[in-house]
Amino acid sequence: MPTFEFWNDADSPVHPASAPDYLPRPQLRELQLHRLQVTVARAYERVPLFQQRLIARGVRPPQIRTLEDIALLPFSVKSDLRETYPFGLFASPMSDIVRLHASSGTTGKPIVVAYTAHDLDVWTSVIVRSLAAAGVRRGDILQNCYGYGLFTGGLGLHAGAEAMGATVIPISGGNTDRQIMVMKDFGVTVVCSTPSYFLHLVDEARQQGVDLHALKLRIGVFGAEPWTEGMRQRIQGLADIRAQDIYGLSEIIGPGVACECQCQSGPHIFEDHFYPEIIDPDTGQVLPDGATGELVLTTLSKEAMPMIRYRTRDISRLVATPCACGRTIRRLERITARSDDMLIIRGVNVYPSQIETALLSVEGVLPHYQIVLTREADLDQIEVQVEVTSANFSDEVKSLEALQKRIAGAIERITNIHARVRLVEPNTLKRSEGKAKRIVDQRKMG
Ligand code: DLL
Repeated sequence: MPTFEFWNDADSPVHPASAPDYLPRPQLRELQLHRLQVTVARAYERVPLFQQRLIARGVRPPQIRTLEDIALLPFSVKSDLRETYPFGLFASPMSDIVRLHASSGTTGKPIVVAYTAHDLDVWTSVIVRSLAAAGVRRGDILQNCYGYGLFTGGLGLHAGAEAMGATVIPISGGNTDRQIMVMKDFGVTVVCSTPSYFLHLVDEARQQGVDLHALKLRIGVFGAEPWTEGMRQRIQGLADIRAQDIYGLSEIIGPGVACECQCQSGPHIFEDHFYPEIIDPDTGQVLPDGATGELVLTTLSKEAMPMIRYRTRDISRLVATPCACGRTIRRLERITARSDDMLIIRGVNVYPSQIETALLSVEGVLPHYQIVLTREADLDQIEVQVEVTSANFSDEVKSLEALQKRIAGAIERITNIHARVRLVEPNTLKRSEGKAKRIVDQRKMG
């Protein structure tokens, strides 16, 4: 993977690695079809599970003649990775596999993902394209707080950030005091982290008397967990930065499946490597651009572990209208929900992101919250615990009650459910160093 040392010097608005972002659509589709055919043939020849499924459907790789023929292929799901644990979906011999990552998930065995040297090159290139779109430049000093190790976030971003010519600080997550010291003393201009961990850093900086507005920080590259537009606005105001959304998942490559450009209007998918579809999660039917449903992704160049029509469980829609940045690759609507995050409270479907949007619309509310589910007398109860400013918290009972009411009202307007609201002091809810845990479900605990 070359480094792009002349890019800033040439003063070009487009990074050389970003050229595929601007391909004319017919040319892009031709490339996608060719890569899809190669990927399907490879998976058929080398991955027994995929071959069995195709045979069971009476489909053979040569039947993929157009991109639309992808609908002939079966979906794959997370349990396919668990059931073939650890190496059952690999399409390359171990001698060609140079890296493994694993994602722990909430239950049982982790899922294991593999990369050949070529896969790592592709990963590097999509991270360069992600960071270039987000506005990162050679000469930026980039603090990478995503976890290094089996998680794909840290190492995944690392190589691309170096290749684009940024100075990378591989600090990983945790040790928040040191994070603030480094941010200040090293003149950090770009932070990469989960949005929730960045908010923790903001609080910590304030406690240490560090004024983030006075630092050189200018961009945050945030992802790995759902976050709302309201959260973006809060973060941008608190730290005087541009907060950019980066999306990805271990099964497909890690971070770098999609990333926002300067227009901040949803992450652009690197469609030359990842073919997106939106389906109706109940029927599996493919939906047109613009319709909301479950995102399904097919890798178009992965060697070690091709994924065909992988059901991400992430809810989004494909935006095909032109973006002001000129990229021709489509955008995703920002992912604020996963279908398996959906709560059913007394029969009403609620997503945590709706609660986040409601909370952040109320003045005096801090962006730290947790949703606790309990069952009382066979009825589901939902309690939203949320931090409020010290000034609000020390107010008299009457105004606290009024604030509580405003919050409950905002939640009810957006979700149609009546939630119990518990106001807590700043810094009382548990902070996470990686992905935030928004829901505590006590219903199954007896
Ligand atoms: O979280 C990869 C990643 C690392 C992405 C760093 C961005 C930055 P997993 O641990 O496999 O991989 O989790 C993937 O996280 O299916 C989404 O539900 C969620 N997710 C990732 N990025 C975003 C985002 C990494 N920008 C799962 N917005 C995905 C919303 C996101 N959800």
